[in-house]
Amino acid sequence: ARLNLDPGAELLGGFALPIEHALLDAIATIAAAAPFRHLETPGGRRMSVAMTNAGRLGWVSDRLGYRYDPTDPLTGQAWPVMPALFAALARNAAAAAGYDGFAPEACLINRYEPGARLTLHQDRDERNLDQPIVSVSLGVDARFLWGGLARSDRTRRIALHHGDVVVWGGPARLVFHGINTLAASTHALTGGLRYNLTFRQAT
Ligand code: MD5
Ligand code: FE
Repeated sequence: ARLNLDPGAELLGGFALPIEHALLDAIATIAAAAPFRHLETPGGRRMSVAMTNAGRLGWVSDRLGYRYDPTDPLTGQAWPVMPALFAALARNAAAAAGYDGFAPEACLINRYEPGARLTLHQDRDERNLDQPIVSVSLGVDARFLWGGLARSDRTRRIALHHGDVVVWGGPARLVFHGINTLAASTHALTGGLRYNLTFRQAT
């Protein structure tokens, strides 16, 4: 089901379910080459969400700031190639929401354990803000926090379930958002974990 959350934000409920196993297998393959790690924020805090990347560019954070980097700082190697399955899912989801020709360069993979959260932030490290961001939720349900264009704007809570895909573009692209502390819970395919894939055209 396609649901318009707000101008520019389309929730494609269960869009990734037909390929759930293939997506989780691909995440395991990527993590074997580029392990999940807890990045440090520029302010020196350890992020509770563990991250890795696939694609030509990966999102990284350290004491110097946030950026997209072609090299994994942990291994010194290029990030694993973005699986064709990932690129096709992102492209098809973007098209279903009205964005033709989406060709992501970066897939950030976030892994949430119970207690992990993502505090309210904007995604503005990408040069091309005309392109949407496609996000795919897998595993344990999350409560997404969705605010406005100012940090102080009121936030709404939206449930994101296993297999849901959201396309964030246009006026939603720079909205403040976050993920509430993940509850202790179990999903048949991921145990206590939640994964989120975010596909971006960074340059
Ligand atoms: C997550 N990840 O569930 C979320 C899903 C991140 C991040 O926020 O930066 O890794 S992506 C949600 C998103 C992206 C771009 C815009 C908006 C939401 N939005 O307009 O609300 O791990
Ligand atoms: Fe974000």
